[in-house]
Amino acid sequence: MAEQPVPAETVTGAQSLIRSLEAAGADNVFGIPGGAILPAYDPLFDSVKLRHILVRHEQGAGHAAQGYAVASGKVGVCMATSGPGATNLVTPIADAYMDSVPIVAVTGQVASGAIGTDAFQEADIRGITMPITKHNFLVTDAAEIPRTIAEAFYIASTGRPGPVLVDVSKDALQASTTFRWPTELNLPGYRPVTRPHAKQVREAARLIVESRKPVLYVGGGVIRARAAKELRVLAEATGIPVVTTLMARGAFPDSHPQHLGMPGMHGTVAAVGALQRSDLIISLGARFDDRVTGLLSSFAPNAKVIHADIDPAEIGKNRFADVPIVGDAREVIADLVVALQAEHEAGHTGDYEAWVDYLAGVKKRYPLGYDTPADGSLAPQYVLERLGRIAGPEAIYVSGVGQHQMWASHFIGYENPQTWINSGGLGTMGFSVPAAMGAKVGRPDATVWSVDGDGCFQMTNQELATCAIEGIPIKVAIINNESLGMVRQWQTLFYNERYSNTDLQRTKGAQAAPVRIPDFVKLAEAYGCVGLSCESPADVDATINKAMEIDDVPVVVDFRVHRDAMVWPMVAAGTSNDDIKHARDMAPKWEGDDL
Ligand SMILES: Cc1ncc(C[n+]2csc(CCOP(=O)(O)OP(=O)(O)O)c2C)c(N)n1
Repeated sequence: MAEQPVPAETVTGAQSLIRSLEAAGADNVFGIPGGAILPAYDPLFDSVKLRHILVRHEQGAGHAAQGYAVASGKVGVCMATSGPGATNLVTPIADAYMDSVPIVAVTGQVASGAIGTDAFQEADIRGITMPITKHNFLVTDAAEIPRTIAEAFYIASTGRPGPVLVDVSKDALQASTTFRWPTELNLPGYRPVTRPHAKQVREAARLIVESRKPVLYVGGGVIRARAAKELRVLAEATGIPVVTTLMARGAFPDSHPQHLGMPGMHGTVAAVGALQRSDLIISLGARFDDRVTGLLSSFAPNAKVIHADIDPAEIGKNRFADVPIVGDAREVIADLVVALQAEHEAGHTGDYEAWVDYLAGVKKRYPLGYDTPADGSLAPQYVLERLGRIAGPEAIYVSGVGQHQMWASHFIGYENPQTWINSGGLGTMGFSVPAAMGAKVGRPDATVWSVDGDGCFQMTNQELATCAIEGIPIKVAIINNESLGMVRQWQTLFYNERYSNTDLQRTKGAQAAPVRIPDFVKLAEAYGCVGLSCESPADVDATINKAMEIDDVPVVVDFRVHRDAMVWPMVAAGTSNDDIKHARDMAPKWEGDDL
C-alpha cells in the first residue's frame, strides 16, 4: 500500500506565530503581554528556542530589540499587545527607521470583526506606523502568519535595514491552521540593489585619482554593512583622510593617523574643515544629514560628490551627486579598491600630500579638549576619557541623547565597529538603558556600558529591574549634571542664560534641593543593582575599576559632574560650517586656505 503523506500538523495561529519566529532565527524576544497578544504568550511559555524577556515598558522592548540587533548583527524582535502596548512601541520603531536598524515588532490587534469599532485597546498601529516602518502588515488570517513573519524578517534585514511591524488580530491567533514555513518568498517590487554598477565605480575611481582634496565621508551604512575591514583597505591604499559620522563611530579606528574624527554640529575642527574645503566627498553609507551639513547651501561649496548608498532615495536627496552609486557599502568599497588598483596600474595615482599635510596641521592645532573645572569638581569629559581607557575598545558603549552623547562620541575612543550604539537620527532620550540591555543580550561576552544623562536616565531606568531579574549585568555611567544639559547649553548660548525648565534639581520655593532627587545610588539598589557614586577626579579610576569588577549584577555609577561644562566644537543650528567655534567665541584660523 502506498505511503500516505504526513498531514500538516494542525496548530493555532498563536503556535504558528511562535514556530515562525523560531524558524526565522529569532532567539530573544523583548515584550509585555496583554489581552490581544495573550494567545501568543501561551505557546511562547513552552518554547525552548525563544527566550522572552519581560520588560517594564514597551519602549524598553523596542530599544532593547535595537541594541540587540546592532550588537549581534541579527534581527531584533519586540512584542506588545494592541492599543497602548503597540503605541508605546512607536518611539523605538521611529528610532529604528531613522537609524536603519533591523527589528521586527509583533503586536496583537483586536479581533478582526471589531477592527474599526473603537474596540477596547484598539489602535490602528499599522496606520500609525506607516511612515516610520520599512513595511508593515496586518494579519487577520492565521494561514498567512508564517509567510508574513518570513517576509518581515527578510525585509527588515536586507537592503537598507529597518523596522517591520506585524500586527496580528486576536482571532487569527486563536484560529486553527496548519504550520508550513515558506521555502521561497515572492516579493514583487522589493529587490534591493546590492551590487554596484561597474561603470559608476570606474567613474568614481577616476574622480578619486584626479582630485587633490578628497575626503572619505563615512556614515552608519558602513557599520550596518559590516564593511569596516574593506574601508580600512580603501583608506590605506589611497591615503585619503577619513571622517566618521555619529552613526559611524568605530567604523575606522580613532587612533588611525588618517582619521579626522566626527563631522557635523559638534564635529572636530579638522573633520568639519576637511569636508568644507574638499574638492571631492566620497560618501559611503552617509546621508548628508542637516546635523552634518549645517546650512546646506554653504556646505562644501567646491566639492564634487560620489554618493554611495544602498537606498537610492538617499542619493541626491540633500546634495547633488556627481557620481551616484547604488549598492551595499561593503561591495561598493571592495569594488572601488579594485577599480583604484586599475587606475594605479595605469599610472594614475592621486596626489594628496599637500592636503593631508594641511589637515594634519589643523588636527594638531585644534585637538579635542576641555577645561578642567577650577573648583576641583569633575569634568564630564574626563570621566568618559577614563571610562574609554579602562573599559577599553572591546567594550560596547550605548549612549543616551544630549551633551553626554557628544562627549561619549568624542572622548571614549573607538577602535572597532559595533562598539558604539546611539540614537543618531531621532535623538531619543531614554534610548540608552534599554538599548544597552539588548546589546548585552546580543553580546553576552562583551562588557556593555550605558552612558546616560541624568535626564535621559529618568525616562527608562525601570529596565534596570528587567536587567537585575533577567541576569543582564549592564553597567551604567550617569553623567549627572543636574540638568537637561544640552538644552541648557543652548539657553546659555542663545537665550541669555535664561534657564527655563532645564534644572532637574532646584525645588520650588527652596534655595536648592537638600538632597538630590532621586538619589541614583539608592534607586539602583532598589532595583537590585549595585549603586556607586563619584564626584572627585581622584576617585574616577577606582570607581570605574570597581564597577568593572562586578559582573553578576548591573552596576550604576552616579558621576556628579560640573554642571556648566559645554560641548565644543559647535556649529550653531542653521548656520554655515564655516562658522564653527572650537570654544566659546573662538573661531579657528584657517591658515593655508589657498591650498
Ligand atoms: C524624548 C526626548 N525629549 C526631549 C528631547 C530634547 N532634548 C535633547 S537633549 C536633552 C537634554 C538631555 O539631558 P540629559 O539626559 O541630562 O543629558 P545631558 O545633555 O545633560 O548630557 C533634551 C531635553 C529629546 N531629545 N528626546
